[in-house]
Amino acid sequence: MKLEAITLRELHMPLKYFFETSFGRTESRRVLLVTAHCEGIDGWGECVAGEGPFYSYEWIETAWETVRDFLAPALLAAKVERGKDGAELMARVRGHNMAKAALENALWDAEAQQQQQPLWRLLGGTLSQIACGVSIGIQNSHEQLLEKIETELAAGYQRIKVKVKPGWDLEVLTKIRNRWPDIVLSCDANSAYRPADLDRLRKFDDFNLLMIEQPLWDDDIFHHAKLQRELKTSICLDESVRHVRDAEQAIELGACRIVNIKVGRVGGFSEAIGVHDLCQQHGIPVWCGGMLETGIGRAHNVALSTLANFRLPGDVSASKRYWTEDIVEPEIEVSLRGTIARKDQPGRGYEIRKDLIEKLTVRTETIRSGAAKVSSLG
Ligand code: OSB
Ligand code: MG
Repeated sequence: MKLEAITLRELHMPLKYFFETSFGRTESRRVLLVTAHCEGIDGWGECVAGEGPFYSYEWIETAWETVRDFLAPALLAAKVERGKDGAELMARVRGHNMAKAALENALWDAEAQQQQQPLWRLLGGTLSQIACGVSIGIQNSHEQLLEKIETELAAGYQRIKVKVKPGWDLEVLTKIRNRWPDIVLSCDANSAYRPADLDRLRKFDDFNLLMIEQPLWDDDIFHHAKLQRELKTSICLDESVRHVRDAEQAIELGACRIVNIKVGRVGGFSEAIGVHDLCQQHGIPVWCGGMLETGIGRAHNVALSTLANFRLPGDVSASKRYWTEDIVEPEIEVSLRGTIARKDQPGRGYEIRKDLIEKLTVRTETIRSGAAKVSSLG
């Protein structure tokens, strides 16, 4: 298997419901897909960069240009053959992990097809099904949030995570716990608090939360370690774990007891496996985060979540929660027990709906070896 060309593609896909976090509201996604063309096999990857630089500094425009001008040419010049070789070839580019992950994962996706192996097995997975939770954004009213939780519990999800920020936190959690004293509940602040909010954060201990995710700055480990010493509730880090060394630092400093792994945030499957393994060695459970993915990124998240230390329910949920029509067939479906069964056929196990992708595409560009760039807009 040799990489011959890479296609970038932008799709516009409205979300069924808006998704709001402490850093803003998303109504519609600009989705960046990459295709790795490898001697008749197409591997697909999804770049999880957002519409603006709010979750991290990356966004769809930086990802597109970084892939086009630096990452894709580096892979094409090397005639890369395996997913796991991608990271090293792209290491000259600093950061831009979501751009890198889209490419590396497309290579793994191609490799799994070529090897006639399920992607989960290629990644080293063992679990036959994965445990699913949902992440529920900030709503227009408390009532609306409670209704959403009710719907997701009825659908069988094993864990409810709600987004919090100052003013949408203690009262909301009180109402949830009054209604459902025993559900597995967690919250995600996306960096909405500061150490000066300690008194407020201490009150989170009253709600028997599975965790509080990323309460402080997106790039911080040190102050999370200080905060964890003050809280009964386990801290889970998301934004501030960008690679294995961050995880190492966080664990050694005691900055968290749980780690959220997002394959885009850490730069691809290889690094995600590295973070997984490190956490496993230290007895730190991990779970798979979500970034409002289409079926392609979602299928990859399912495959990754079969690794043994994904012991807590992730944010990987059914396609129909996000999209009227997903771009894979079948769509990602969740059982009434809140699980997704792994797919045992070769590759990612979900077919690409090329016609639908074509219909949703607003721009595409193909990069070939030898810098002969073919581009088109439309
Ligand atoms: O912090 O986990 C997060 C979505 C966009 C950006 C950041 C986050 C999220 C989610 C959504 O929580 C998870 C999902 O349902 O895909
Ligand atoms: Mg998060």
